[in-house]
Amino acid sequence: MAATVIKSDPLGSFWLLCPMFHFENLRKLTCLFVSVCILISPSLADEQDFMEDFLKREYSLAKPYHGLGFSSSSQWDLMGTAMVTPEHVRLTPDMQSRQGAVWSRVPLLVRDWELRVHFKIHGVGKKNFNGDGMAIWLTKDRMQNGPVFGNMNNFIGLGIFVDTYPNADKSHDRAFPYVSVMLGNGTLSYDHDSDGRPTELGGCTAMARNAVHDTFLLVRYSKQRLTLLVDVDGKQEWKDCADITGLWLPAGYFLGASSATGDLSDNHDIISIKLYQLTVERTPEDGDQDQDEVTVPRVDNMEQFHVEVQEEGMSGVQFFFTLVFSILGLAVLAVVGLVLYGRWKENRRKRFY
Ligand SMILES: [Ca+2]
Repeated sequence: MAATVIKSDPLGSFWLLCPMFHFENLRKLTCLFVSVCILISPSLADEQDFMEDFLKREYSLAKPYHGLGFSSSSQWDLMGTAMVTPEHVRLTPDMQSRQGAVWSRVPLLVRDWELRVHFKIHGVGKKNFNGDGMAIWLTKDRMQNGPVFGNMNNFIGLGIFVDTYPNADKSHDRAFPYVSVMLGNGTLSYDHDSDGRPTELGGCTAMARNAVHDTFLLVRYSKQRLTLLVDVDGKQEWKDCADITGLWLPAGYFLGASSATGDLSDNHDIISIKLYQLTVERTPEDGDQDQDEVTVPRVDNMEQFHVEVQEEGMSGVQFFFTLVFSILGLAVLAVVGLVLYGRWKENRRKRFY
């Protein structure tokens, strides 16, 4: 017996049931709809401040990688062992002592942004016999060689590390690969021996190596808040990894991705880097109106960002107090001297009579 299929068309039925549905009713319904939207909007805004987002192609790297690193119209430069294939940008091959990077040519001037990185780390080495990992950057300098996952040390700006090798083998507080956030101000050094623990602002374990599924990182920055999420389990879900507030990052820095291998190695591939501009509602209470005046990256309430600055010479206040105490000291010495002289004179006179 063939089943009778009733095709449902809710809107069509609605119009059939309401032959009297004229323009006036439509206007009322629109008003009602708008009112409901206004009523529910605060709760939506509470959940997420971000009203709108869109991809900024000038800061993004995605397939097809036509002319990437070579064409004058390309927005990216390649460095070291980095090479482009139709499937990915390989920063390093699974070979010892390689360094490679890809750097944006355009300084990032977007105020509120979200960065999504599709990457792949894979190799033939057994677990913990592979390395060293890769990093995503938003820094003042670009195209630099160095010891921090294929970039310079004492960098100025943001570094997101995917550390695949546990150097500090005595600490078993975390499993690797470990993803972490560091903010460099030019004086802080990344320390490989401790896997960057002293300068880490937040992080999490992310089993992203030799994964059969796609692996992603998400970095969001808005209103001095930086959040890092990972999607490495193949569940199409973002997992919280780090959340840092009071983080000040100057505008005009460069996006990049770099990697290095040493005695141990892996293939470190970037499939895409996509930057989305976020449209964020701002109120005067947000207190970030002076964002443009930020010249050095910093994190509020963090001791390591309070660098002692040695002042050259004396300040006005120091000079004033030094002068006052010097005069007082001299006056005391003069009084003591006069008293002693008076007594000495007295004693001498007594001896004569
Ligand atoms: Ca390490």
